[in-house]
Amino acid sequence: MKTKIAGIEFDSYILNASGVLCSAWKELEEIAKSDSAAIMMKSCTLEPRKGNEEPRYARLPLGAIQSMGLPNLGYQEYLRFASQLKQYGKPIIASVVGFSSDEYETLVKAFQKSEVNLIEVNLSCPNITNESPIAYNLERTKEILEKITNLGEKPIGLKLPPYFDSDYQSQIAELIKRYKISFISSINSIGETLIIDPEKETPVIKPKKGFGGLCGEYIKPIALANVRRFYELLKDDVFVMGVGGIKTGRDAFEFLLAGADAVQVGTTFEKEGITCFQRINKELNEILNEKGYSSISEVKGKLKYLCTP
Ligand code: RRO
Repeated sequence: MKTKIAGIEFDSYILNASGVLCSAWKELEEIAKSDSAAIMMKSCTLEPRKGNEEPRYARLPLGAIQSMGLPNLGYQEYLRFASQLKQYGKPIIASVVGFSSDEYETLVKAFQKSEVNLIEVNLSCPNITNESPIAYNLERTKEILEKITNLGEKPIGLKLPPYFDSDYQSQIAELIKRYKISFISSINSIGETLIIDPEKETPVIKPKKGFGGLCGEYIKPIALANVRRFYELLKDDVFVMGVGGIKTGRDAFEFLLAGADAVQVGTTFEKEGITCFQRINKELNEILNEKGYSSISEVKGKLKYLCTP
């Protein structure tokens, strides 16, 4: 089932989410050769970073908690990787994080001149010490959008944090509509969560006194709600990629009903490995076939209400 994000064709509905196993060349090459519809790269910064102290990732029964702290090789390396990945003939997506609006500008400018097809601007990392995700602050978000939206022709997207308030979602949507934003990826992990090991009487991860981003099945209802809300607010203007707890074809189908144009898989990729893309894709196709649907556009956003809207 083909889909499209901002004019870029994807051979299927399922791709990898930024963060998981997409930092090093070998990992990106594996994604390139897999059934992931695109090659999403790890969020990168101007300078290389080692990230936070270990243990910084813990698997949980229904997902994971992590505080990776943006370990990456620095943007120059991902510019090079993008030109080497070109040969695989799939969409390549850069993900960028700046520590100021000027840094965001430098990063977006550089990827505008690169071989990537889309640029995901991450405004939602929950694991930077003493910083809340930028997209929880309208003024800072606006300041960054001013600087990054007129630097070239490649479509720009925003990686958004989970929102728990419909007024705030409306304000973010208004801001997105005012600038040249082509897609959103919703949601990032839920920040400031805590998992405690009662045996050891400690948190399960070390950085930030154990507080980190919750991922996986735990967060799916919140991801679905954000996708649905932004689909309603932005549908004619902005493509939506759903992220958060997609483990099965059925999950992907739910995101499709909510309004997602594609879905990104992170935690399940970490747990299951590279074959997850093919499996989820096959499961989704089976559901669509059983229901007699023959395209993504036939189902996208077609959630049926139990009440009169
Ligand atoms: O590297 C991380 O700690 C990280 C990032 Br950049 C992000 O956007 N979301 C997340 O959960 N972890």
